[in-house]
Amino acid sequence: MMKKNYVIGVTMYFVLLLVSCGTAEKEKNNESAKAFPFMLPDEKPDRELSAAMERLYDDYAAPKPEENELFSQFKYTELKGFNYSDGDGTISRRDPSKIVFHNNKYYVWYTYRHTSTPPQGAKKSNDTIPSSDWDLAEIWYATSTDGFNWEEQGVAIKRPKKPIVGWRAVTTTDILEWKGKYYLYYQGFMEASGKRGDDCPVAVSYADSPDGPWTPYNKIVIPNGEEGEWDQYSIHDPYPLVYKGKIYLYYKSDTGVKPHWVRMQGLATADNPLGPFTKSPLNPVISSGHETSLFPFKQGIAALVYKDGNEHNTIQYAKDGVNFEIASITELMPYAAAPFVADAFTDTKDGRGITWGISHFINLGGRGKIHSKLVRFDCDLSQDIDDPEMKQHRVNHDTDVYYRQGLSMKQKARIAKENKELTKSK
Ligand code: AAL
Repeated sequence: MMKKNYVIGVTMYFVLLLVSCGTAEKEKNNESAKAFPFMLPDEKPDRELSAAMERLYDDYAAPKPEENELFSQFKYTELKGFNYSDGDGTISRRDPSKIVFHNNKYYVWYTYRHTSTPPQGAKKSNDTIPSSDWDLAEIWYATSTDGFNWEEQGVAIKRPKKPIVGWRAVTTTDILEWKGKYYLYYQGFMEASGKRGDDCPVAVSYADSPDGPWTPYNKIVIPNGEEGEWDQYSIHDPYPLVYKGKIYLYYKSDTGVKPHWVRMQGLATADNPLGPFTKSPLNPVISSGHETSLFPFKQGIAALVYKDGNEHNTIQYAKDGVNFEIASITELMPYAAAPFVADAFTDTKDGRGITWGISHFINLGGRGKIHSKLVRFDCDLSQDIDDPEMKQHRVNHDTDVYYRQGLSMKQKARIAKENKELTKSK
């Protein structure tokens, strides 16, 4: 009797299970049979979805940009306090470092070129004539109490004597704070940029205070790759963060052939700021972008990836600091964005994100006056603010912005030829 009841019980249970599965499947099919709902569900609906809708719920922090913490627009403010010699091309400031807050002041370091002439190209360059906007440059710094009005303090890193790394130019620096000391990493040129390419390794100087004095290590700390490797010629835009108890230094390299350089970003880690640095076996870790811009976010690392590559104009995120996925797509991104990252060196397990920084505008002044200027950008890529103005879906450009992107003579000729052929063929 007992056994009979037990068999009936078990059979009933499985019949019910099948029915409920059937019902759930039926409901899902009914759900799928119905059109997608008018109001976009916050959570991924249990229905068959297209690849785009799967991606919307699987790849982004939220299905709507305005709720996506790693989506933002960018706003720009001209800086006060810098003299550019009336834009004649003899003074240029570019490639700023991350901002550091110390003694109630913000600090920024940058590439500073003050030459008798604007850049003249590699062929015409010599000991006083620069080949490029960053050739014959030094690293200078400025301070500010509000991030808008800046006071230039002067040189931080001078060009060392030949043949020490950086004798031709020291550029494109970034700051690390580690165990109470400060380190400035920078590109150390040993030939005029543009001879073969923009070739240089990375060097470093250290100090007990952001005001220096800075002691050059006078050795290469991030060497170029072996022959045939992706980073064999250039280690650019060194960008250190403290993550998982180590120094995570991201960098860019130019690969491929002119004029279609391929820019990608790599990672090198170390337990000591003076090295040795170990390059990630997975390099490159970001397939697009140009100058490096990254910050701790939640348990991972986020990256601003702008011009160059299929994934330009994206904000990316790697939970492990290595494997980056697209977190949002945006526009009018700051070039060479150097954010104020309050937790850049605290080895945080919960990165708070960023709201502002310094970037640059390049190729200003036109022919014979080429120079760059520093500019402030603001955004909302932070867990601690919620600024809906930064979460607008698009930037409304005036028509002249579009018309300035006009057709070239060659393009107009092609179109005229096509029209003529079309007319003939009718
Ligand atoms: C910048 C940076 C590096 C390059 C050059 C100056 O955009 O990537 O610094 O060397 O251009």
